[in-house]
Amino acid sequence: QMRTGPAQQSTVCPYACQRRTTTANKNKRFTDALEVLVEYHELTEIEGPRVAYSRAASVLKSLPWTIESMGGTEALPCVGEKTRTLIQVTGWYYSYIVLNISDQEYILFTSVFGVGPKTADKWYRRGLRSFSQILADPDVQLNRMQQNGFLHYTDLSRGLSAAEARAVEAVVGETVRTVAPNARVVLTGGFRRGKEFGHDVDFIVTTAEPGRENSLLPLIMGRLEEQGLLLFQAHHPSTLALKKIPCRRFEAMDYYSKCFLILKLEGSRVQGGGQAVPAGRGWRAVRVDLVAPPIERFAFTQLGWTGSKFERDLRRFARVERNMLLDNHALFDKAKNQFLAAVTEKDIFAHLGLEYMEPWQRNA
Ligand code: 8DG
Ligand code: MN
Ligand code: MN
Repeated sequence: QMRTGPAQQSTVCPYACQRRTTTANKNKRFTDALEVLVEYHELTEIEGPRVAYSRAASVLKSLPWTIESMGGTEALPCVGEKTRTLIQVTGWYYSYIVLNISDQEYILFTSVFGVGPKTADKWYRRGLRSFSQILADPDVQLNRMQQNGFLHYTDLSRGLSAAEARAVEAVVGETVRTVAPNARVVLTGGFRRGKEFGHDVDFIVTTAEPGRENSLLPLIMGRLEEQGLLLFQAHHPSTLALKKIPCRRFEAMDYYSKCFLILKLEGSRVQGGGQAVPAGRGWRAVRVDLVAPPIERFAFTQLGWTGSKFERDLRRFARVERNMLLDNHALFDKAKNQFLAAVTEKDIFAHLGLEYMEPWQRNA
């Protein structure tokens, strides 16, 4: 059986993309505490602690055993002194952080769809401390996204179950088949990784007809609107033609046509979904993201949008260990000065000299 021995620890690889991390997290009590710290540090300008806690959480998620004490964690990669202290006093440290009132309010503000750290900071500096104060303040201007974030806050903050995600997949699938029978829609993001809960449902839509991917999302949104299912949409048309790839500035961003939606999910569509929907209303609001890359970039998009810290470490691994640049568009070999083509995700792992990992092993 698995034991916490030094020999075993030395086999924990330093990059998340070298580790198999399923949703069966055996160290949730520690990783939850670490993720509160990550979330808190996302609100500050300083990147070091966020990255450090985030990598430590990833390592703990990949362990096939439960950590019982600080002893025996010395040999784990990315687990530093602060994380080891947190492991030792997890309850105390965790409580200290979440009970720190100002941080709590900060985090609360950014939980609204459309509210990022900058807006949260602005509101906090103005002395605003609650949603009702924000909504009552005549000087606060909410953009369309934030208005909808507040309007649907209760539904959106609940997240979605896998059953609800499957219902959304059916609705989106039917919609795509109606307006673009030759297009293909596939699930990506956390639910592709096999998560049981998520904050949204992510899909990639593609077509084999070159250039047609750019007209897909407006068609899909139009059809959703006709069905009365579109509560909110923010569409970002493709800027791919204007850009140099791979993009080096914003690792997480890409230049494809995409839209961020709030859809109406009818309770009747959810299998066994009686309790999924507020009583008397028959539907709930859900967040849905769609991205429409050109077909020849599908593998890179799929790898990028499947997400988690696995994918961030994949980029870092490519850069640091292979002298290559990887993003949602392409893989570039700097030594050979050439792009490496890929039809499937497996091709990309092979170019990087990494063992292929299934999506459900990428929950870093
Ligand atoms: P969950 O919180 O939704 O359950 O988890 P997730 O599915 O892993 O997170 P996500 O926030 O939905 O993001 C999924 C992936 O999509 C993530 O790796 C980031 C990626 N993504 C891009 N580009 C963009 C973008 O421009 N906007 C958004 N929202 N996500 C993007 O690669
Ligand atoms: Mn998601
Ligand atoms: Mn998303």
